[in-house]
Amino acid sequence: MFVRNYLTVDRNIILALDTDDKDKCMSIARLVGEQVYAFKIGYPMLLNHGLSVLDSFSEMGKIIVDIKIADIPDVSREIAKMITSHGATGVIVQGFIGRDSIKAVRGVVKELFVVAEMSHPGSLDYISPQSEKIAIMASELRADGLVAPATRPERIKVLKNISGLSILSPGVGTQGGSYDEAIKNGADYVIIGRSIMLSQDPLQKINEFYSGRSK
Ligand code: BMP
Repeated sequence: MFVRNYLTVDRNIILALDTDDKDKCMSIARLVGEQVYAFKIGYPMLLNHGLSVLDSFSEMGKIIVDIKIADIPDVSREIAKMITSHGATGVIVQGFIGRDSIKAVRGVVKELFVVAEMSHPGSLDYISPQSEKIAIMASELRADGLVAPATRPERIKVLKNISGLSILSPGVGTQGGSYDEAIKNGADYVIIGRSIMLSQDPLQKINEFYSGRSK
């Protein structure tokens, strides 16, 4: 059972299990479970193995499901309900879907995380110009956190200040962002996938991030 204290948490990496190789993920999850805050599970695993895969992983730690829900309220709510009934604690929704859809999901999940701004360059086209409005909306709807990019760490600070919400920040390592910079700018949790998952020694890689040996 993890202590949900956003200010004092030290195991603040959320490990993105972005592959459909369940056995590989299970063995890495077993190895590093004590060292990460949560596991993030998305489309590759869910499409290949179905929702029941969440039951298996939820025995090993806290699960955040990331299928970036982006639909009308009734459909978004039903999707979120299905995910939650399989042991997911957290659910990620796209912020751009707006207030009514996010509210619908809020009502059926334990923890709601809203994407305010994304880490890839394409975010600058449409999402980033709206990210501050999304952050305020998420705060008004009592989300548990925002997703904000480690590839633009200064945006973490802005979005955190505007919303007062915890920040989950992806984009470290393979996408060019820095763990240290994300934390310095206010990230509470850092979402990392490939840098750890493709490493020869995932546990060591995680410890390198925590100790400052991997930036
Ligand atoms: P990686 O560390 O391998 O780049 O993986 C990043 C993870 O964070 C992926 O699961 C991706 O879906 C997610 N993510 C992201 O990269 N940028 C965002 O803006 C939002 C995300 O959820």
